[in-house]
Amino acid sequence: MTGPARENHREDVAGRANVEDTPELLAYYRELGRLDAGALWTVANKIEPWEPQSSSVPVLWRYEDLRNHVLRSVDLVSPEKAGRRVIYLNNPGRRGFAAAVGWLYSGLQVMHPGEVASAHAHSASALRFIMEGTGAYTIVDGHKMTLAANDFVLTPNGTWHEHGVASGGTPCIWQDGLDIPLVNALEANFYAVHPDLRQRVGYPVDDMSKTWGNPGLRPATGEWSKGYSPLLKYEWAPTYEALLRYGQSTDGSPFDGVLMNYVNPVTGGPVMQTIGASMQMLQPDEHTRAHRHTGSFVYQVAKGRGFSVIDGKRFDWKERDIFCVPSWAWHEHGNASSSEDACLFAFHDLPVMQSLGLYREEAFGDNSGQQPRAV
Ligand code: 1HN
Repeated sequence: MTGPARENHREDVAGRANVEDTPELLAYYRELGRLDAGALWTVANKIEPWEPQSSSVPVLWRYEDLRNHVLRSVDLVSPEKAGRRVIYLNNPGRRGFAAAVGWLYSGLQVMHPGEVASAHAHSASALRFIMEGTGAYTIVDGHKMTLAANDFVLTPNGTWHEHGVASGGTPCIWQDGLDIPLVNALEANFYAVHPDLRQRVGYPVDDMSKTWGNPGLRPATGEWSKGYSPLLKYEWAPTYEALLRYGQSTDGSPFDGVLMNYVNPVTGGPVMQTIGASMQMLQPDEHTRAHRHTGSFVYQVAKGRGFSVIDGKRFDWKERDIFCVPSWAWHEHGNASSSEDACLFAFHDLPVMQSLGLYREEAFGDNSGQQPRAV
């Protein structure tokens, strides 16, 4: 940043707190502390930053580094004992919150054929993005969904949900994304175990996809007024097909390439009230312009290989890697292949930012790109 905005970062600027410690003031602060109170001017500059100051750092979690550790957990704990057998991603700046970035959680869950993880419900909203394996399923409020690689499934706020892998399947690993750090920060989380531990499947398998997943068509008599999408599962094949089709009619956003949001088909809005999700395609050799915005993002590489420059640091990624972009961090993405497209799945807290009037966005200069530092 240059010019007047940078000047504003001086803490002795008029109107900002600038009180020097004296023995009398220090004694005064101690007296206030004993009363569980404090002088605002001692903390004002910290709690009123000029612009968002994320404590999260950009991180790339390479699947090849994590996969064996995730698989090892199968021999070490059962889903019955662990509740959920998950290895969570711990942002170095957010230790203590179990957050991958900002107020978002991410983890890798593994299940073997024949295993089940019992039904529970919580106020946190959750999603899963399937990484590998066959035979996985999730049941949400009695709706059973079969899952395959790169499928995206919702387990919204307050719904009973359980998972399993059919006995004829293979070991499955998926990414779980939740807003649990946010809901805990808001001190609003409730959690319940299903009284029978398992749900009854109450509908034909994949009924919500068959009812709500037909492009441009809505059931004539279908009613839906819940705060989340009735299309609980978004399959990879139609998602990729949509990106290819859209990519034939546009160059896409200069910042994001061909980007499509997963939406609630009833409202056109985000899939859940607190978490949004998207899939974007970078054309061969595409390198996007840098921008930044409020909101935290967790990306998973669904296809291809490339790199992202996040606050000046370059991260080279490939299929199934996960990386995060903290709120207000500059970021740009590049496809490393000159023949294949690359696809990035992302989930984020933009619905929270937007509904609270906190969304801001800025393009990077005239933009020749950030200058990456060596990692
Ligand atoms: C949860 O419910 C699941 O349902 C996975 O599979 C991870 C992490 C924190 C809190 C709840 C699941 C979770 C979770």
